[in-house]
Amino acid sequence: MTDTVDDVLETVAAVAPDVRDGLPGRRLTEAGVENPSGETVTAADVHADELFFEALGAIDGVVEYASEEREAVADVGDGEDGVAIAIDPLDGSSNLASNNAMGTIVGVADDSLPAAGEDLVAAAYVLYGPITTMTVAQEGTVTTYVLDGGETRAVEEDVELPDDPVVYGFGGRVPDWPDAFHDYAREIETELKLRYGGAMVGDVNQVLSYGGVFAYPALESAPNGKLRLQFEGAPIAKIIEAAGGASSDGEQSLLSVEPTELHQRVPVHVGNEEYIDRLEAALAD
Ligand code: AFP
Repeated sequence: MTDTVDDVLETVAAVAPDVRDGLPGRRLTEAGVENPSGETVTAADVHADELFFEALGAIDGVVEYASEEREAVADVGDGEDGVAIAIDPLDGSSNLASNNAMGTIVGVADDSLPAAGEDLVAAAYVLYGPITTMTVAQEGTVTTYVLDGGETRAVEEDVELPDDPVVYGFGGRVPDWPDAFHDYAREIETELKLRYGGAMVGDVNQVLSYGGVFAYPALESAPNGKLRLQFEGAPIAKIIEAAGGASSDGEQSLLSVEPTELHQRVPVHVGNEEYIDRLEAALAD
């Protein structure tokens, strides 16, 4: 299976530059459809999903492909056992119009989808920032690569969250935060610097780089928050926990959340363990 996982990660690295190259021509183009979560889909979302589906679905040993943009899981296997791919092909695509960071998030599961985070054998995110980087959690360790000119170059190994947290980023609107989260946020903002860019990958990468906490919490208007367990919460939690951090849906690790449906939403909190512990204590009061 390791060979297949390596093939998947190498393929994600190979496709990412094509996703990035396709962005300028699709800057303001909507696809005219909504995704299964009811969100407007951009032409860039569709393009990224098509590129990844074609490349990842062709790998021997990949038997299922599911994405944030597709209603159902696609069976891409040949009847053999294998791994399942859950992908957000272009995370933060609403940042394209404003030319801000976006990403791709990938979970590789050794179980049929929807899978629990504990069944992820690898997870990765690509960050389309000033530099295209790819951060991978595999076999309990995190490695960051620079993707440049067709080359994948490891630039940091055994990545760990810094011990002295610096930044926080919380999604949703302040009036929509439940009181317990609101009070927690008011404490955190006296301790850390606000860094929120509207694409989970960019905001989580700030936390991984500087230490701190990212959350898209449960909202009064959306008790399960906004982010999807399969395509955002679980793979990101896999990476942050492998980097020595913690994750929570408010009560438990995101890796322990029971998958009930492919596009289920979940409150997401990830970062340094002390901040996740305080979050869970605040919500338990
Ligand atoms: P889009 O893909 O629609 O831009 O949403 C991005 C996202 O799913 C995630 O990447 C962000 O953390 C979050 O939504 C931002 O949501 P808000 O726009 O409500 O801040």
